[in-house]
Amino acid sequence: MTQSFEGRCALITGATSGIGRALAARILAGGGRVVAAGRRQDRLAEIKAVGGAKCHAVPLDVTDTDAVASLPEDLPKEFAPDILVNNAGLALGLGGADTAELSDWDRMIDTNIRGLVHMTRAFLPQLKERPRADIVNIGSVAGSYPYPGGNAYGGTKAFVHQFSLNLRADLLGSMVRVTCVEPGMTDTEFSEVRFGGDRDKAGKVYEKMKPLTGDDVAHLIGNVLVLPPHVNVNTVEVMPVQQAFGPFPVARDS
Ligand code: NDP
Ligand code: 8X3
Repeated sequence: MTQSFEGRCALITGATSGIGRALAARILAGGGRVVAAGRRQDRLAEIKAVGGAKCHAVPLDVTDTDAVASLPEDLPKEFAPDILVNNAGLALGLGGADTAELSDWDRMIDTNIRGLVHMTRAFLPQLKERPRADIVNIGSVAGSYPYPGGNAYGGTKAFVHQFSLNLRADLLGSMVRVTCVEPGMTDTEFSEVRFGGDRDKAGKVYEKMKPLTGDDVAHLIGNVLVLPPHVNVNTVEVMPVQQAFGPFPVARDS
């Protein structure tokens, strides 16, 4: 499928790495404009250097509710987005629910839920005015399928799934499409972040198998975006072929 984004402008949170960065590159390559948002300013500068006049880079922490609320006003007019990609997110740790750091849970909830909700709320009024617009939320297979240590992370992504569907219900009658994209194992900085910067541990997650790449997921999002404006893809779930489901474990009496 040819991916042309001529005339469109995508605001991507978490554009400094992984899926978000790959999507920014795809949209720019397809002739679209990009507002690249993220906390790491050196990365934003790199993206701006490649994207040039078609790219506007914004230092943004999505948990900073004041900065999020004022962002629509702060953007240059030509970078008013008609595509909002709520991609910024993270998992922290794989500890059990009784031992995981509560502060890690708070950060995941603040970023993956509060950040996404506030971004959506900030941009919805102007998206609804557009003849066509898209909200793409990045969920996860972890929002549908539980695994040990997934606890709060999976919970946040289940929220993203349901919030996306509920947005569709509220937006009926507008031309705003909403899609929740739910990937499985994708080789980005995700595991490095989850394991507190331990690259060896992160590398082992993707050892001897072929995970999705950030661009695989970006490609899929691009395909969703270029569908005719009357077509809404509600949910996309995608995994590497070498990732699947296990049987239910059973704790047996000894
Ligand atoms: P990366 O760690 O490579 O990218 C995460 C991005 O989120 C970075 O650009 C980071 O930018 C940004 N980010 C994190 N916290 C904040 C914050 N508070 N404010 C603004 N930006 C923030 O991982 P992925 O590309 O894999 O992750 C993208 C999304 O995909 C996440 O929502 C993740 O949960 C989801 N996902 C990932 C999967 C995987 O296996 N990789 C599978 C399923 C879903 P910066 O640090 O510069 O702020
Ligand atoms: C993370 C997906 O499969 O690594 O969102 O748990 S997985």
